[in-house]
Amino acid sequence: MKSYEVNFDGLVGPTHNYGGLSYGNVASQSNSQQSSNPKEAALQGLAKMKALMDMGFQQGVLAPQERPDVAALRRLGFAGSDAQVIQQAAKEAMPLLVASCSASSMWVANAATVSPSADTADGRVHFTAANLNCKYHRSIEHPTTSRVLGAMFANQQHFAHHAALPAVAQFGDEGAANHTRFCRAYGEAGVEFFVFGRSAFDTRYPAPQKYPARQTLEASQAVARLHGLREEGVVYAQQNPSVIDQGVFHNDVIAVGNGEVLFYHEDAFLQTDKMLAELSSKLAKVGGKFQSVCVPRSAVTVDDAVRSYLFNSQLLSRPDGSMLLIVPEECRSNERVWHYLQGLTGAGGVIREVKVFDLKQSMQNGGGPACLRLRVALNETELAAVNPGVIMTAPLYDSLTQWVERHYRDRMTENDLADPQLLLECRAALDELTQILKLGAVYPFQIN
Ligand code: SUG
Repeated sequence: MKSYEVNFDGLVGPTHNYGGLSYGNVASQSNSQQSSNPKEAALQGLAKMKALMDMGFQQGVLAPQERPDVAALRRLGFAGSDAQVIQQAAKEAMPLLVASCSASSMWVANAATVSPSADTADGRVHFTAANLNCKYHRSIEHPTTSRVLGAMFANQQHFAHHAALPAVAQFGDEGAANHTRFCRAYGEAGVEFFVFGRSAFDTRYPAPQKYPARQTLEASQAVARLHGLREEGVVYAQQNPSVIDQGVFHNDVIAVGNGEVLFYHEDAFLQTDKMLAELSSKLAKVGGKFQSVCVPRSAVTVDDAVRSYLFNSQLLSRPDGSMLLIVPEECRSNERVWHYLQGLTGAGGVIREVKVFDLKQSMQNGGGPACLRLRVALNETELAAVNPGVIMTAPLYDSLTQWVERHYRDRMTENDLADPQLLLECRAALDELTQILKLGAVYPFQIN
């Protein structure tokens, strides 16, 4: 049976702004308070989806969330009508209003961890929504994420959904951004690679000193258990704490994998040789031949990686077995990174081509091509069971582009977030979106 990797990209929501909310994420901190352009952000994301679809890849779309999250503000003690809640928060606690307005659900690599059916005990595709509990503005995403994923992958014969892990730091889970899967073919059993930043219960593991490690070993292990993965099909590795302290807040900022290939920076992991040997032997047991492409620090520094997002790229398989790397524009403007990429594609190795996308609006908040997509490997039967409303087609691209043009503002500052009219605009837009994507009622304003 045929199988595919389907990339579901997060559609940027109408409140996209630079709130400076993510300590440890260099771009988010350095662009704090700048004015954003939500319309441009959404169109840049849609252009990437369309381009990948046009290249022949399977592409889907994941809906944004209701923001401002008035219910979240009510839980923090703000009261009255929706407009009063927003105005009171703006007056008394602006940082909380900004957090409740973040469009951060666009980075769907953090929405959930997904295990394809070939890896799981019950032969279904398993999803665990990420609790994202390291940052308040992201910790409020998972209930809606679960409803949206449930509406996209509704068929219980093929899809199993797990609620987010307990929302405490010890089970900090950031979803697929710290998870990669290696396999010979998408429909065959593979090796799932979980990368954690610290252990919550075992003090022998080192931890970063400056910035938080968002993913714990215990969270990754819980996800592997929930999904029914075999021990032989799982590898755990620790991120190098010193790169977290340099701004690598998720592993997908320093490594990316696809098929039998891991593309990574020399400084990305601890005990790299042991980890590579385990990946290689476990992949060999399911018939695969593991390959690694290490980028030496002499060619690209960790700082270059953090600024350019070289590793936050999408590594995609082409029909001839070679691979294509989708990188952000920032890679072309970094001389060392661009030089490295020229050499890489010219060397006749597995990565043959680089395509560059302008994703500046998202990049300024620390979200590159790989952050914007959630990968779901599906066989033909499973793909047919996905809600067809969320699979990208030329007509869907046109409808979504027109929808953005109709509903989105082209400038957003902190003051705009305090405007109660914004909530009404967003709800009107999202109500229409659920019809376009045939999701049914998924937002709090639709179900309460
Ligand atoms: O969680 N930025 C996101 C970026 C997520 C990137 N995802 C992956 N690497 N997979 C985060 O730090 C910034 C929002 C603000 O500051 O307004 C933000 O949430």
